[in-house]
Amino acid sequence: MVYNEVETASRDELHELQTERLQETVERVYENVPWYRDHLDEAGVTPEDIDDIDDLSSLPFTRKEDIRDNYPDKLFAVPHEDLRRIHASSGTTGKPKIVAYTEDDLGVWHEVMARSLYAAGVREGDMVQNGYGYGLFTGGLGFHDGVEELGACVIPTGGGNTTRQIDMLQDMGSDVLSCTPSYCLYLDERAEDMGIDLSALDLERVIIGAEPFTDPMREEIEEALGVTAIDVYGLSEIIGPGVSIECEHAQDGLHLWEDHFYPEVVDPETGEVLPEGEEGELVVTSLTKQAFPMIRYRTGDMTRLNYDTCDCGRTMVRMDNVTGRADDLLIVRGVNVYPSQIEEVMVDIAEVAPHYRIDLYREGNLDTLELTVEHAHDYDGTHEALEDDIEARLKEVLDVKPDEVEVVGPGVIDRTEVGKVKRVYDHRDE
Ligand code: DLL
Repeated sequence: MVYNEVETASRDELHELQTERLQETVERVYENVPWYRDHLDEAGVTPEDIDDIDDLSSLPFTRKEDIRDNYPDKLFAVPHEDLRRIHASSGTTGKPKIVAYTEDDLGVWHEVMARSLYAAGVREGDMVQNGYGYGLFTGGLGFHDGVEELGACVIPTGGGNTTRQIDMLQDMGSDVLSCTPSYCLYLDERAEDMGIDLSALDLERVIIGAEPFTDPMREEIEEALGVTAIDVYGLSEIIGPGVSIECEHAQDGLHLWEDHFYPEVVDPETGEVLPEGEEGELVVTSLTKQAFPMIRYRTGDMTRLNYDTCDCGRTMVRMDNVTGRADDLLIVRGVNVYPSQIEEVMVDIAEVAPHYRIDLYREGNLDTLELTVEHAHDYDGTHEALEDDIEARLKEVLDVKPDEVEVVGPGVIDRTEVGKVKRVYDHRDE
């Protein structure tokens, strides 16, 4: 059971469709975007050189800096009169990346979001409470439109307003909640303070994404809220949410909607395309976008691809849960540390709550790493004993010892009510 038959198309049919659409996309950018024309000319390729989707690897990459350098609209491939929507993704520094949609682009977005929700098990008649932020962020409106397109009912609570959010979950008997994983945990905490057990409500599933999370964090959410947690992935530069999602049936990788978005996985250092199954940086080419086409966009997100047909019957490629980005890697005293390694340990210790932050400092020429973590509500031992335990556990997985582990009481670490959680604070260049 799928929303759109294309989800079970044969690989040959897909190949043909992708080839045709890539040719159109390359022609579109070559004709309409001077930057792309120069970029392709420099690489010595023209639209006529594309005979097959496999020729994609001869095209140059597009990077985040290229979007920034062309701020705000120099990569748009249509005149302003043809635009119907603008969104933006805020980076940590500088100007946001502005992205644009024509009417057809919005139609594609609505459809891939409806497909995604269907794959996640959402059906007509369901109440979907949408806790992603509305506004320039793509999460709110992306989910909103998809729910309506599918024919379910959307409750547009948006981010924040947590008390009302909990009231709505309870009073409307929402079946589905869409929000970031960190916000799920925050909701649970606040509900507990209000004397409400979220796992006793009607809520059946949460659709979490927009920020990385580890498997243990997902289990924590599933247990606390008494739900199935489905991973949804996307990025503004490509369309927003709805690039890929897990199917409820197998929950074994995220189906990426290849009729609209073509994925490659490359070595983040060399840019070389890696064989199926190897982990590397996800690169995506949009195959149907009109207003803001992207050729070989370096997402920065680390994953791997699996082309086997899924148990759910969908033939579309599956990508692994993104637990980190190529630039997440923290080099501490010359040693590689991924925040996800620390998260896995934190979530695995029962006495610890899943709220932590990592601070990096530089003292002289030496990097220091400090970890602050909250203890669980019901922990009644000493902070010192727990700190020793955490240090010992971290030693098993990290090649560098944290300089300080500090256990604090519940609620001490700032929560993120709207937007994406920030767990790593690098003060080394301050
Ligand atoms: O976060 C779109 C979105 C909204 C996805 C709601 C899912 C749900 P941006 O703000 O442009 O767009 O941020 C995109 O967020 O490159 C990843 O690094 C990260 N990201 C998105 N989804 C996931 C996920 C939206 N499921 C950036 N797991 C991406 C891990 C994710 N990281």
